[in-house]
Amino acid sequence: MKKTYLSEEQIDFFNKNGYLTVEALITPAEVAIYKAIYNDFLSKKIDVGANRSDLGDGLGDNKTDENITQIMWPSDFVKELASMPFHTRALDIAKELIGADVEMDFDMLINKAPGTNTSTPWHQDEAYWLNLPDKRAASCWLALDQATVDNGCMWFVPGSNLKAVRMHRFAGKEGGALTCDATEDEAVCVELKPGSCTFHQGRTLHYSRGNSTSSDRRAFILNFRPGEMIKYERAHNFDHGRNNAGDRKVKNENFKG
Ligand SMILES: O=C(O)CCC(=O)C(=O)O
Repeated sequence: MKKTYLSEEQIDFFNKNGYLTVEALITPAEVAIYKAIYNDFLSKKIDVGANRSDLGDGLGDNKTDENITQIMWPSDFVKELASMPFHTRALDIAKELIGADVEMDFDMLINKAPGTNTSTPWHQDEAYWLNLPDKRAASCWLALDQATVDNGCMWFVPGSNLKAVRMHRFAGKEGGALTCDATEDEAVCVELKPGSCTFHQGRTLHYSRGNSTSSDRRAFILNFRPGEMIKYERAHNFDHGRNNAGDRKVKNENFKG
């Protein structure tokens, strides 16, 4: 019989608040395997070319090459990832949260290196995406290191998933991260143990502080949505930075009216 991960209360919480914490999605032994693969990406042993960019370009103090390292589509380079426990378990949970018709749309790595001190600006993921007819989406943010306020754990604005998309603009350089007006006063922070994760919706307002500690903050992120919407995106040449990670666009015009 198929394993069920979530209670009705958890699904209700996700629908009402726009995010959900799931503890111990992967085991400590599995975390060690993922960290080893992740480090091969960070060190460039696995070369991802244009799939790597600085999400914090123009936002940090530029003491390091990258303020926030973003690597799109890691499973294009390490094919086994797609059938490993994170991808398979997170897909099962995403189906429980938003529907049996969902598939993985894209995966990505976001690392905040020690002392980079660069916040991921407040945003709603929908502001980066096409205005899809079916807006169901769930992103799973897996902590490979302990995620704390000081190294950049996620902050979410509860209930923002049920309101409009705020007006977004580039936070720093054109083609870099987007942002909108929001503050920590509206939000809750979610610290996580390694191997635990959060799920959030496409409209859920979120952000993370910079990493002011002396170790990495490695996050592995998967995004899920209905298979039909993935087909729609690809038909409109939209593939979430596959081979062109540093080409972000503001999609505000889609949300007017
Ligand atoms: O890891 C971060 O700091 C930001 C992640 C994020 O914005 C996302 O997963 O949608």
